[in-house]
Amino acid sequence: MPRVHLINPSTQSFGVAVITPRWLYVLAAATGTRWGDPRIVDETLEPVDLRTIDSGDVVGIGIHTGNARRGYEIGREARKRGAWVSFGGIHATLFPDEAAVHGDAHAVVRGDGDVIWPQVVQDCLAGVPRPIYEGGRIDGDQFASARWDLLPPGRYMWASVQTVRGCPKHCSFCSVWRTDGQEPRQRGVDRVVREVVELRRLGFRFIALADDNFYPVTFADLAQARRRADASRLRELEALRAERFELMTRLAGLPDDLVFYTQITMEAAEDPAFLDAMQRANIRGALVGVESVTAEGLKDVYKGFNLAGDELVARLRAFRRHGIHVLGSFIFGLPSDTKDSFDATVALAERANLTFAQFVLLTPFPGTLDFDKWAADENRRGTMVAGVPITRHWLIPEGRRPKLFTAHPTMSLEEIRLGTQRAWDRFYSWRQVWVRSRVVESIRARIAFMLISKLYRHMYANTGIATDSARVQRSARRARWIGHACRRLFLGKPMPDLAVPGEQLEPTFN
Ligand code: B12
Ligand code: SF4
Repeated sequence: MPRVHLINPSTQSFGVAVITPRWLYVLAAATGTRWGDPRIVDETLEPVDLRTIDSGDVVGIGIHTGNARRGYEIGREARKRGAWVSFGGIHATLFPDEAAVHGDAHAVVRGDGDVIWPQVVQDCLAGVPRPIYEGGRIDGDQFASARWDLLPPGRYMWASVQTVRGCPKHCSFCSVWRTDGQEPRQRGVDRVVREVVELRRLGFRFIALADDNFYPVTFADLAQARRRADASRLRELEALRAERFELMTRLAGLPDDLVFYTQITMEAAEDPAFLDAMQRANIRGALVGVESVTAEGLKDVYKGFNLAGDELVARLRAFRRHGIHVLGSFIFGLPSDTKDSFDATVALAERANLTFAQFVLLTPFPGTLDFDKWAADENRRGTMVAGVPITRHWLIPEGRRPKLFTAHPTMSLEEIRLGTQRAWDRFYSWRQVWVRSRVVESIRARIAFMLISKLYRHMYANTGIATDSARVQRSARRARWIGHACRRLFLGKPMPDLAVPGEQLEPTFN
């Protein structure tokens, strides 16, 4: 019988991974069991063995921009072996034609795969796949729950559960609001809780909430609806907000060794009741997109709702006061950045008590406003790198791909790259990491904290910014080593009998 394969492409394999790629397990649930359990391959763990793909099998490949090139390579190989090849994910949604040309796709799914995927599999197996399937933006209640029973044991530190898709903001460097939409699509509380319980039964204590923005309704949104006397909009927003509180109340009733982490705008700091509810729900960490520490920088990225300077420090500290550790995300290479921005940013990150930080280079990701503007200019200029138009930078072989794409008014690209590397070095120096490790109490926990900080740095920084391939390889090796050493720290004792509060024990997928 033909099989369904789901493949998450990566050029680097670490043997263990930090977070489960959720789409693999969601699509596995959507596949159903008619064709047997799908075979799942996450190349961040180990490379796919193409010999497992037979003629007539269906291969689903999920791509974002960063792994699209590797995904296309797998697509071509799978097709050579006689398989039906389909692509999905944010990058395929934005460039369906590219997946057909470079990845030899028979079919491409745009948007959400949860509902449309079984149709694609069926059409492939009947020999009549359509080139494009519109998965669209499905309602929160239609999001499939993941097939966690298919997870390989002991390989991931964090599982991932989604509670909301879409974000009402419109940051210029981000594609989420354009692909997932600006209307938050919240998933029913019962289904989220059931999935969390299933994961805790399996021994997962750490769960990343793979949300675009966990605080989708702000005080300003509510005030605006009131000002406009828009009663139905106000009711809608209040219902969304109430549902967030309901979710957090339900999470608070689960075993208290669970630790959640989410992504949120710093506006949440305006609302102590929300932060208190997060704390009670054991949401102990949040990625906050700070982006820039100056008002000019925030204007560069259409993020006027963020604050700068001392007010910014106060907002970020509010999270910590409520027991929520912040992973601050900063962008370097903005037009208003100067040579002083790197040190000033690290200093602010330290002053604001951030537990983790990431410093990313401004990258024109497709689907964003920044990309549209930049690509229009570059298309006019006709810039090519390694025979590839720079406006398709993800198709350039990795070693030759530029690290930065936009000329800066006052700094050279190399100055920005080195400044960014310096920021990572400074924030993650052994001394600073030791000082920050005070957030946990025992020596064992402090050592774990230090290893995890270093792991984060090696996985996400050195392998991304460095141009020197020896340094990249060294980082990958260290990440692999630390990853293996750390993974046990994240596992809890399985609790197979844990009940879903208010429900009988039952399987949760679909
Ligand atoms: C959680 C998350 C993370 C987590 C976890 C990543 C992981 N291992 O899963 C962390 C924090 C580690 C992370 C890191 C990064 N991320 Co991220 N992340 C997300 C986020 C918020 C949710 C992803 C998720 O799990 N969604 C839930 C699943 C179910 O949805 P999904 O993946 O979209 O899949 C659905 C459909 O796309 C489709 N689908 C997907 N694959 C396939 C395949 C087939 C065959 C089919 C039919 C359908 C299909 O069906 C699925 C179900 O509906 C997204 C935002 C978003 N809205 O996508 C950003 C996002 C994917 N990340 C992004 C980026 C840029 C990054 C980083 C590069 C950031 C950085 N500078 O370091 C790194 C890269 C890490 C890496 N190498 O993969 C961008 C990607 C932009 C782009 N064009 O590629 C996004 C879109 C956010 C943004 N601001 O624009 N990320
Ligand atoms: S960067 Fe964050 S706040 Fe801005 S649009 Fe994207 S998801 Fe929303």
